[in-house]
Amino acid sequence: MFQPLVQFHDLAHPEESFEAAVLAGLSRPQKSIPCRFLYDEHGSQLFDQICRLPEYYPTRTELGILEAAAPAIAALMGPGIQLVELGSGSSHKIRLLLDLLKEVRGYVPVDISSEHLRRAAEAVARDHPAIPVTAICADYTVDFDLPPALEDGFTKRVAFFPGSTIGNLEPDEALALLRRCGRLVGRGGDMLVGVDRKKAKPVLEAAYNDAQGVTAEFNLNLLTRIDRELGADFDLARFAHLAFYNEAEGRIEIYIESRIDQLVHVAGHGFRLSAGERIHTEYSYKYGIDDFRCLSRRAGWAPLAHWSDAEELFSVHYLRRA
Ligand code: AVI
Repeated sequence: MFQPLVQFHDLAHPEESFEAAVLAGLSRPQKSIPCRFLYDEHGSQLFDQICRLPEYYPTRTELGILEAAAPAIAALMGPGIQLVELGSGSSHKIRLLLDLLKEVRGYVPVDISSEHLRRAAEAVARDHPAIPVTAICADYTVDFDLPPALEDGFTKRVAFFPGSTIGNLEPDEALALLRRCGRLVGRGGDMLVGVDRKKAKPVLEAAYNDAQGVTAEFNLNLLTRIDRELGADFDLARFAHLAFYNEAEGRIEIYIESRIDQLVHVAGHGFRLSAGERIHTEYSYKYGIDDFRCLSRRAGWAPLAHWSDAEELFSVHYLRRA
């Protein structure tokens, strides 16, 4: 009988609608659209391109850290674990760990971009036929339960949250997510999380304003998505990508800026934008090592170890449920 390579569970709520979020976001005094909507199929592909850009140091730096620390990480994790990866995207980084860990009893990638998730999960399953792979299409920024079939058969559950995606949450949301991860892994569970560090403004700003314009395309693709899915009339030529580091807040701020005074229509509703008005699309918070250890303690974790690179660009933290 045909056995699918990957068990697939769709726990996403499309009715938690894109349309409602966009209409509400454009009606606020500070126009704003949640960054999770940047990741449609094309947005996910563009994000993969961003990860390969010379200016975008987080991906390659985190991979280097994981490579160097992999034996220590494997020792902390121990044998027989189930790995739950939040925001798994293309599942590149997990491969490093899967190659090294002994007897992984399950890999559970969780992502909101369903086709991207399915392809990435199948590729992992093909390369690691001994590891059961269960892909979960869900928004991990809100509460979700893993299917009951995934509750048994492992020594420990470990949440893996690489890429500094935690930085895309406001600090109180990051705290809530860390707490939720604690509940997800349960007693004795662990978490491995990648966190971008505070650093010089020019390095940070170059990473979000690359010379090839891929980050700009990624950001503006949100308007293309709104045009296509919600019957809107955004004209991309009338908007610009804007990203800068707000040192006081310790975050990169990303906006779509209107080049002119204009009226746009979304799902039959009109919205006025004046020249220079901004639609907020993303924050990317940066954390000092101690800031992040402190945040994780507040969320009920014991920080056991952390690793960084020689240039102190990025950090990887190993947490155990306190
Ligand atoms: C996914 N996340 C960690 C990226 C970041 O660096 O905050 C998203 C991103 N946006 C523009 N470039 C990268």
